[in-house]
This record gives sequence, C-alpha cells and structure tokens, in this order.
Amino acid sequence: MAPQPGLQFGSVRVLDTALEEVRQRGFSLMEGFLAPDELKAAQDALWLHFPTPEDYFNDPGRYAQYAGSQFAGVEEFPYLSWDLNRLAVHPDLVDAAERYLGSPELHLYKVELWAKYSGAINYDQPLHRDYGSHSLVVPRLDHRYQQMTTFIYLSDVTLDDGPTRIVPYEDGAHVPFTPLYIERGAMADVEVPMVGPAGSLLMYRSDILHRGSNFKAEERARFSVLVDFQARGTTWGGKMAWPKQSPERWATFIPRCTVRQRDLFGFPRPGHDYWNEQTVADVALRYPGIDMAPYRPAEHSPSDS
Ligand SMILES: O=C(O)CCC(=O)C(=O)O
Repeated sequence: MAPQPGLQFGSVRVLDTALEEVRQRGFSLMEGFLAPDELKAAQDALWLHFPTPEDYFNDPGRYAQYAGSQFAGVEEFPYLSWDLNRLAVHPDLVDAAERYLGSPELHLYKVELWAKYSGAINYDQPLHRDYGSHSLVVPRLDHRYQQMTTFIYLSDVTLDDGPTRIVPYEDGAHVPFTPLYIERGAMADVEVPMVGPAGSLLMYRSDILHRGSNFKAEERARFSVLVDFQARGTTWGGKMAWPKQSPERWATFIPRCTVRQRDLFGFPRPGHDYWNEQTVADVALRYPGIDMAPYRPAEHSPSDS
C-alpha cells in the first residue's frame, strides 16, 4: 500500500553480515541504526514517561519507585508518542527480522521501554537466556523456531552505563538450558559488553547467555526500547497479550500504522473472515481516523496486504 505521511524513516538497512553474526555468534551490535532525527524525536519523547537524568539526580528520593526492582523502569507498549511507538514497527527492523527469521510471517511479541538510573538499584543480573520468560519450552539445538530479541539504544551505553554482557554462542553452547540462571561471574572472562552510542541496535537470540550489569559511575542513565520477534505460529513463545494494554494508547497508535504494521501485532488481515460490514464499521469507531478501506470485504484486493 502507498506510504502514509509520517511513516518515513531515514533508511539504514541491517546488513546481511550482521544477521549472519547473529546466526554464528548469537548477537550483533550495529551503530547508527536510527537516523539522527528519529533518535532525537524518540529521546525527546522519553520525558513523557520518565524523569530526565537531571531531574532524577537532583532528587532521587522523589523517584523512589525506581528503587523497587530492576524492572521498575520498564513501560510496556504502546507509548504516549508516535516517535517512540514507531520504533517498534521500524521498517528496517521489521525487514531485519523477516530476513533473520526467514519469513514475512512475523509476530511482534514484546515491546518494552526501559529506563535505568545509576544508584536507584543494583542492576546486576545472573547470566540467563531469555527463552526462560519468552517461551514455555526450550530452544532447539538446530536453531529452528528462533526468537530475535533487540535493544534500540536511546542513550549512549559505555562501560559505565551497565551494558548488557553477552556470552558468545561458541563459549556458552556447552551450558545446559536448565537451570536457567548461572552463577554470577562464572563466565566473566568471555562476556562481551554491548557498548555503543545512542541509536545503536543490539540483536541477540533467546538461546544466548547474557546478563544486565550495574552502572560503574554515578549520575548515569540508560534508556532503550526492546523489540522482539518470532515467526507467527510459535504458539509456545511470547511475552505480552497486546489487548491487555491501554485502549486509549492503541486508539492513537493503530490509525497511524500501515496494514503491514498492524499485522505484526496480529490485527486481522484484509480478506480475513473476521471482516464484515459490522466489524468494519465498529472498528472504525474504535479507532478514529483509521483508513478501513483495505479491510472492507468488497474492496479487499491481495495487494493491500
Ligand atoms: O538490561 C540489560 O542489559 C539486560 C536485561 C536482561 O537480560 C533481562 O532482564 O533479561
């Protein structure tokens, strides 16, 4: 379908070599994934959800909620600004996930926005693999049915900023899947810190040992958007049920999406049996501004999808 206004990005395609690195080593970090204007707009929108580092460090006691758990700074999708929401459906990210997972049939199964402030809590984690909270079963050793997990950096991540520490696949492949958590420090000599400037994209697999680490300096903050994909039909994988999230936020997000972007969340496709005169009319009321033309049974043509 024709591009809609406001959906265009400065395109920085993820290289095949980066995807091959994910296949071989289990992870890849690409600098400059976000164009400068995309990054700036997303950074500005962070303050709709979180205190600026300046505000936080002026009075940490005012923001005691971030001391409650390592995950207290996690906000689930969708967000208050299109400039954040659009990162989850970024065409180059979707393109990378399609190429990595080998299918256009994608399920975007998790989006989180995560703020961390040094000193709020100790962000150190034991080594673990994400399948523990992204799947009901375990990864296959032949690497079928993979999940591609990502971090888009919205702030610089230096060695002082609690970078994710990843054990390359070749160093961790011998470690059994169970137990899930490995003693801290056990593989410190092979961990690779995922340092990179704001705008970087970190991709890694859910069978890769890694851990969050703590800040090494005061008055530092780390902000990132986490976006995870699997092939549609991986019924044992996932992390979120999209309808549970704020109806008001969906109401502003869904009309701005393309048909393809909606499809990533499992929205019924044009031509699906769900669509009839009633559902087209009522969905239009639920999502003011949405173009329902592609979903109208009589008007659907295969090119809409
Ligand atoms: O925040 C990070 O660097 C990694 C976090 C993580 O691995 C987790 O919470 O499962």
